[in-house]
Amino acid sequence: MKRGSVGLVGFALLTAVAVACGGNDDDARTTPITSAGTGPAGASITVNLKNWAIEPSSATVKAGTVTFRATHEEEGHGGHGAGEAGATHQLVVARLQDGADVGETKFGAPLLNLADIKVGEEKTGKAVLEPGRYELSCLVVDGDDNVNHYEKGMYALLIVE
Ligand SMILES: [Cu+2]
Repeated sequence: MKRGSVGLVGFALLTAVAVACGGNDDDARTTPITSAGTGPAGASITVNLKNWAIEPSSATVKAGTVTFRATHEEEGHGGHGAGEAGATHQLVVARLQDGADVGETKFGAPLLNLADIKVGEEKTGKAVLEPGRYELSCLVVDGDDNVNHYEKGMYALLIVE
């Protein structure tokens, strides 16, 4: 029985490591690391998150590995402080269900989720996208004011060709 218990300890350790790695909700970090400078360069797109819209730098993008750079630019009137509605945004990339349109919350599991982007900050992540229709969205709901960013209009269509 000694072998069995050693095996169990090993399994428990592996599980603990897996849980520790999985505890980070930043999906981008689970992307396998590839050596820079090799292979074909994937498409990249900048997506500005603002109150209350999502503005991709392009409405279409080539299929393959797509790099998303999510920005949250300061607004002309001085922006908004921490704790105010719209102080933090998120970029979720998900494939639209067949026949669905943006703004209907009819999208699949997130393929990329860049969360907690404050004014003046930006975050970058990659997703491998097949040709199709995708929805970019911010699903933040500000608790104090009960402001639902998606309902405010924070969604946009992205066509992958
Ligand atoms: Cu938002």
